[in-house]
Amino acid sequence: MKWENMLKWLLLVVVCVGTTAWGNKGPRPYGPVPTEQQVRWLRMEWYAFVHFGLNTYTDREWGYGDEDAKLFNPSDFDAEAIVKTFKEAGMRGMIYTAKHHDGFCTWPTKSTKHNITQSPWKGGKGDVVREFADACKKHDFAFGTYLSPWDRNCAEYGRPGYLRVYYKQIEELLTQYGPIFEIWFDGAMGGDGYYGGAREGRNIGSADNYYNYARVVRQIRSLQPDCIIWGAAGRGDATWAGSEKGFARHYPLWNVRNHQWICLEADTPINHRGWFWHPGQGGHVKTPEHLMQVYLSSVGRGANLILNLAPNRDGRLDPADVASLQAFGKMRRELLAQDYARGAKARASSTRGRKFGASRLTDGKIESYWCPKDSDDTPTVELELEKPTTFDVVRLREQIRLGQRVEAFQVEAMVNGEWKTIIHPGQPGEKEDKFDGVRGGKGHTIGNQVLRWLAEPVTTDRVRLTITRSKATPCISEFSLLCMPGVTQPEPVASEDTAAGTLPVEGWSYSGFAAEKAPLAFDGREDTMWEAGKCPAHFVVDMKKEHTLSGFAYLPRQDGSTRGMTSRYRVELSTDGSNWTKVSEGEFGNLRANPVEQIISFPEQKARYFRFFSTAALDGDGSSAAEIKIYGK
Ligand code: FUL
Repeated sequence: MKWENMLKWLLLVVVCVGTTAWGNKGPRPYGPVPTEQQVRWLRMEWYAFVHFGLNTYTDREWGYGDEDAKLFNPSDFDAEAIVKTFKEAGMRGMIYTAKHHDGFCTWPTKSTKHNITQSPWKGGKGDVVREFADACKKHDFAFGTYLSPWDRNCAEYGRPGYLRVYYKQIEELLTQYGPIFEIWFDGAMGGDGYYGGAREGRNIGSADNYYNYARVVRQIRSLQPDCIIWGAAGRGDATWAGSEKGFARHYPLWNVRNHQWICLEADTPINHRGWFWHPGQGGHVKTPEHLMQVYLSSVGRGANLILNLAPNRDGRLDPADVASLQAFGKMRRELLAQDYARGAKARASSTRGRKFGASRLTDGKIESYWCPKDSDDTPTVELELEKPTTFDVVRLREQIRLGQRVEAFQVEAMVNGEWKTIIHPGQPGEKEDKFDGVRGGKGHTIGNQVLRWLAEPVTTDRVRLTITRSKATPCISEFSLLCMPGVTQPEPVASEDTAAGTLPVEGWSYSGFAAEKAPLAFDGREDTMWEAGKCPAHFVVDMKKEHTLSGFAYLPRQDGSTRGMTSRYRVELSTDGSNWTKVSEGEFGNLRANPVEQIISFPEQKARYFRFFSTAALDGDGSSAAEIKIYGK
């Protein structure tokens, strides 16, 4: 090579190294970063949960484990129709309860006899998991599974013998049905159950030790390395966002736990009645507005949302649930349809170099990002829109591949020649809980994404973002301005509500334990309750005249405490106050995580007296009821 040429090469090398060092060098990751699988998963945003099994036929949330497999016999199950409904609503996948706590396996497993081959459906040749998995494959929809660790049917539950059964079930589900995008390990462990006829309580001590989740995680990683593991005593990739109401319990939301990146998932049923389908649930569906609140306080805080729709006894989704899902799906689509900041001119207080310029915020590309100089303490970026525009939702995303950094941000808009704060910066120690902050919330963490719905719409052509606190130099990939659409109310769906009306309580009198407080369970107020200092405990209602009764509803305390919530009940009726007939007895399952109204129907019976027993209760030896309704005519 001639020396001129050599010199040219040398120059080129110097220029290249120089640009990398001075202009284009990206920041180093900060703290734990998500795996590729977690990044992909977070971008799914939301998907369906499907609870369908023997509970569908027994009107229960938690089956005891002694249910007859013959009950499972949907006349019209159509996995493809269900998957299509989800997909059309904009969901990205679904997770099916292959086995719930009652232990009934809805696929032809070799691990236990208590499975679908014992059901009359398709002459014992049915496989619900297969039908869902195939329908998902056909429609390019992600498929996942829920396999309850707690098994109230298996005689060996609580002993080493059950583990062989359980690991076999994991193996079957992960090897026979194609890719599983997520597997759910529920934390519920209520204690008592059928257990092969023993009908007793079983204590497993630490779930992590008993199930040996370290082993379970290794098993899954070797069978399906791309599968997101939910739960598993904190050993998985994702965990519960802390309520079954569908909000991420706390905002600011950090994806960092024990020096690892952990994704959060908020779960909720679309129907107030619970996770499984219940007769007459049509009138209890959550409205599209409510679902938007759920979305903003889950996905909008940086978590994923799993929304449950339960097939009914025919195997079809409930029309009221579908109508609400569709209306919410439309709202969400419209919300995200137009980003008014797209292509806007952006000017930053500083940038790290050409590759990290402010224009990356509005290029609609999720991987590119704006990064200011390390020395810029409160970096700011100003967007100039082409013309004055009205918006009421702001969306921000961090480049999470480099870790989660931002602790607080502020957004201002130029209104009448002055900067007006439209999102106030979050202060240390402040947090949002439940659905607060859905409108007019502050700017705390960003993470995968944050959606903030302003207290009121703003019209402007200049918007300014300031990162007020950050653990490391911020790397922001998107800054979007959106508009919340109006609600198109779902078409009213005729509900096949079977329960007769709630009887009016005027003139009733009460006796039994803490009888003076019994009226508080009939006062129509959720914040007052019947509370007896012991369990078992009961009270008697004298309705003063005979009615034909057909059911009742129990609303557990709503004050955030679980103390004295009735977990097992008995109801007796009488016409004379001395001869009693038991009309219903059972369990209120899952109240700890989902303390919603429990509606119980029984065969019609004439009675003047109603006696409610709390025979077992959560946490301590009290009994309580926020509200009781008696149905009849
Ligand atoms: C809970 C369970 O106990 C419920 O029955 C339901 O499956 C819900 C998704 O998780 O922990």
